[in-house]
Amino acid sequence: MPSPNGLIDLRSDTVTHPTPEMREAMYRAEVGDDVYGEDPTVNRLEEIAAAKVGKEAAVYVTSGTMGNIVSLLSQTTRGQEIICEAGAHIFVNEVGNLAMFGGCQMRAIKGHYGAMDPAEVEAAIRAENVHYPRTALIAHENTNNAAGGTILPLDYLAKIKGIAENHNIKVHMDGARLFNAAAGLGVEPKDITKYADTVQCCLSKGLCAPMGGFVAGTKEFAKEARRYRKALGGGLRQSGIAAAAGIIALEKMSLRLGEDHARAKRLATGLAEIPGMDVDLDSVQTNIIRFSTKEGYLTAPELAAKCKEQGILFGPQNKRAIRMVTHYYISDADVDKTLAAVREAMAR
Ligand code: TLP
Repeated sequence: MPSPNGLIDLRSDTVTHPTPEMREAMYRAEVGDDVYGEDPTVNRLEEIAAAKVGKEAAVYVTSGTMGNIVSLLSQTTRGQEIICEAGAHIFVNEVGNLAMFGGCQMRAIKGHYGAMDPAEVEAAIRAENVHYPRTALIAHENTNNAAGGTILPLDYLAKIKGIAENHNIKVHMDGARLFNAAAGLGVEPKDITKYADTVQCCLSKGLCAPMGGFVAGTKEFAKEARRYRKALGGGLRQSGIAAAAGIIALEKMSLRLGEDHARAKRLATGLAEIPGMDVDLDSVQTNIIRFSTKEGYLTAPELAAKCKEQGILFGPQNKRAIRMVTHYYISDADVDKTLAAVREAMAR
């Protein structure tokens, strides 16, 4: 699909604009007051979403960050601890909101391609002791953004769920890119989320909706999540306007993510052939590529500045590390242009 602003924007899949079909559906959307539960389009989106992830109920939320925080607040009380992977978005990129609003702390465990060692997870679950916080839940991120969009294997998820059940604690999945994980494995989203009690899923990343996502779990969880969503100012009114795009995201855009994955693989393979690049091709499993430039070559900000001159955008993460993300508006020709621009800049 041609880029809506003429740029090759690889900074994130969050930059995707709604498709013409989404805009049409938004224009025509039937709406009501969703705080009263009366928006038919939101209600439909929630039903479709719950079915996709195999849960009793879903709640439409404004963003991935809101989805995670309402899920965590609904399942914790002050003074508790949650276990997550050290690069997790909830730990690194969500403003410390669980400490801010929920009075909980996080116990971060370094993962391998986003997966924590199950033995370490089990050892991190707190015993009952007057000195310790209580462990409330284990949080996954699937796909794992910081590890390079990696997919958590199903047998790993099953193992962690078993451990959690043995200790009577819950499992939450930050599935901002759950549909990428499902496409990558060639399974249904519910085949993944059956190993989590609750899930948050973004509609405005690779799925192209202009905003929003959903959380899902039991009916009781959904009731709690709705309360916290309201408390945080996320009780919207005629939000069917946005949910109409979300329905297309779920039903249609989720089916094409394999194309983004194939382009990411081709881009990463091409980058790996350029002198001065350090690319771990094993980490490129979906639509995210994380790589570095080697010492003696352009730094990440230098390379980004050179490419920007040609209308190619991507995110330097620090002096050497770079992230590129493919999505609906990145074509095969864009992959070729990016490789040519990077090759030329690195040769100078
Ligand atoms: N990720 C964004 C940035 O915040 C880093 C991106 O460009 O990738 N979970 C995961 C795994 C995410 O990657 C993100 C956004 C979120 C949650 C939060 O979603 P939003 O931005 O909708 O609040």
